Amino acid sequence: MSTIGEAAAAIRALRPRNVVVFTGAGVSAESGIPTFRGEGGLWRNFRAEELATPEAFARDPAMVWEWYEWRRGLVRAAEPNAAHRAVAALTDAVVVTQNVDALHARAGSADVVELHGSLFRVRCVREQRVRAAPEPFAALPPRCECGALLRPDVVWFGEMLPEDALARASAVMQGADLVLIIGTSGIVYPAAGLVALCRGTTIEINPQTSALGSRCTYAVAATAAAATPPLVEAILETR
Ligand code: BJW
Repeated sequence: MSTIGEAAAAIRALRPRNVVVFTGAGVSAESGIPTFRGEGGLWRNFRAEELATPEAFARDPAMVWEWYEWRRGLVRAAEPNAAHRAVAALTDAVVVTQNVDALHARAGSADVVELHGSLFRVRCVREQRVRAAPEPFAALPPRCECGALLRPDVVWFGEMLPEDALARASAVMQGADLVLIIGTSGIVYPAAGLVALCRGTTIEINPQTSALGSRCTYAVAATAAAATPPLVEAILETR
């Protein structure tokens, strides 16, 4: 484990040019959005692995949609926190996120690669047409004009990640001299495997032990909102 001060000193010595920020649910925890595998991660006693699947949607689309409408409501009412805002101050960094909450974009990050889709887009299961859906639905499950079900435009277990997003994320990871890894358990693949592509310095911010921490150059045991601003400040000082 490293302190924030040790990681900041390493950043000042490195003077990184190509910075990637890789985030998971923990970066939004201090905005009041529950993580998947932490406290508050269960919904009506279901785990994400039981709800975020094509099988669950085929069995009970209304129930899966109730979960998504609940989460969409939480995110609509939430605000980006100090970690999202600090990341947005890195105007030339690429943000690769597993999150579907759009809080990085709302904080002002311009270059966000969404690996697992967005809560605020839907897709017709028949036509595959994707559209924005920022408002709550009047009835669940929502339907397309063609009569088929609409589903959230997110990536469920067993589904492929968007090819363009995965290709871009792989390329920027390979070219990064610094990757900040914030708030992910690092157990969901292929996203977790992206970190291994980085040949530069990796700094994890997570108050708990994750599957990635032991493979990072530095692992800082602190929350996203506490540790991200000083580490971003250290990067900006080198510009
Ligand atoms: C804080 C904090 C604070 C708290 N500050 N930090 C290789 C090995 C094993 C399995 C597989 C493999 N390759 C593929 C698989 C299967 C599967 C998988 O990975 N399963 C694992 C669970 C074992 N992967 C897939 O199915 C993927 N598709 C795929 O591989 O396609 C090819 C294929 C097809 C068919 C057959 C085989 C292969 C798709 C994965 C899709 C994941 N989707 C979800 C839902 C998205 C939509 C939605 O949101 O509804 O994505 S699941 C969920 O997990 C969500 C997240 O993005 C993802 C990762 O979770 P994350 O962000 O890490 O959150 P948590 O809760 O796990 O962790 C939070 C962390 O924050 C914790 O560490 C806390 O300590 C920390 N924290 N407070 C900082 N304040």
